[in-house]
Amino acid sequence: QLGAPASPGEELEREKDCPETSPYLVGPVSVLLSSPPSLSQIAERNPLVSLGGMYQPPSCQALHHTALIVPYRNRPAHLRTLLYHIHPFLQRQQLHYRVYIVHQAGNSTFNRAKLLNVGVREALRDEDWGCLFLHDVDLLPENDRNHYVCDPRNPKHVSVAMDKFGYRLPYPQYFGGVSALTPDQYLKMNGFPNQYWGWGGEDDDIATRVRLCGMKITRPPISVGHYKMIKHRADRGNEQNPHRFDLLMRTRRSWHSDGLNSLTYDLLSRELQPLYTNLSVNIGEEP
Ligand code: UD2
Ligand code: MN
Repeated sequence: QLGAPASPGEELEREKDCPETSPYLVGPVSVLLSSPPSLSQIAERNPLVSLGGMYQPPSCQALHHTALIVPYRNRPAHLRTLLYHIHPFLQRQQLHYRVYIVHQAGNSTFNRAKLLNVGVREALRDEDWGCLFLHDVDLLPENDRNHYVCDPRNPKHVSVAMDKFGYRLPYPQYFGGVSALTPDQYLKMNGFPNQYWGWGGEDDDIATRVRLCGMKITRPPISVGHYKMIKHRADRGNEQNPHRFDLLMRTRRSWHSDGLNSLTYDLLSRELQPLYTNLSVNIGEEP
């Protein structure tokens, strides 16, 4: 056996681990962009990203495995802007990652939290991701020391300082924008609620779930948690949810039965695009 060529598996084992802190980090980055390039231009700039929006560092074994999951409908320019920034950002962090776009098919009222549940379930079919990053399409991280990995102890709220809130947390329990949970943390809280149709409330429900299952919200320092939100108007089909306050009064009673364990949907397609995996899903409509 001595001298026999190593199998690909053994070859991988021999590679050394990536360092705990990537040497490629630059800190604050400018994310201003007047008009995003085309998808094919973005793909050209990211030659190491493989079909489905996957990446592994070429010369070391990644220490972290992150699925980036984006709830989505009809925001093509925002999507291109996010992809343009996020691929190089995640590569500088030397992560093994994959980008999932969870596209709500049809014209029923938008349901962000349910789409995130779908994204998590589908992403976990592919790999044992160590970390689920749940990410609005219009948020651009402005500092690559904002490490896209999970806190093994507690769910992490990541977008702590957005330009639209004057780079401050708008209120202590705020959980909107970008968050990061391990699959265990996600399961422990029965995922996210499926019942919030339209804008608002779902993020507060999620924050409440974290507390109800005995976990705490952790956050990165304000200085690294800077984000720009691409300016936009309210979308058609995502009007303010008039039931959100009533729903929020019931979280304590409903979280056990509404979430990952009650999730139903029709996966219409799973397409491997050059820069992302597109999951088109029929999530039904508000009863
Ligand atoms: C805030 C939160 C967001 C969520 C929302 C209330 C921030 C930065 N974000 O966002 O996390 O809690 O309030 O529901 O404060 N989307 C589409 N197409 C649509 C509608 C929504 O793709 O037609 C997706 C997209 O990823 C978007 C996200 O849903 O970023 C949140 O919707 P929004 O950006 O309209 O809401 P916003 O900015 O008030
Ligand atoms: Mn937004």
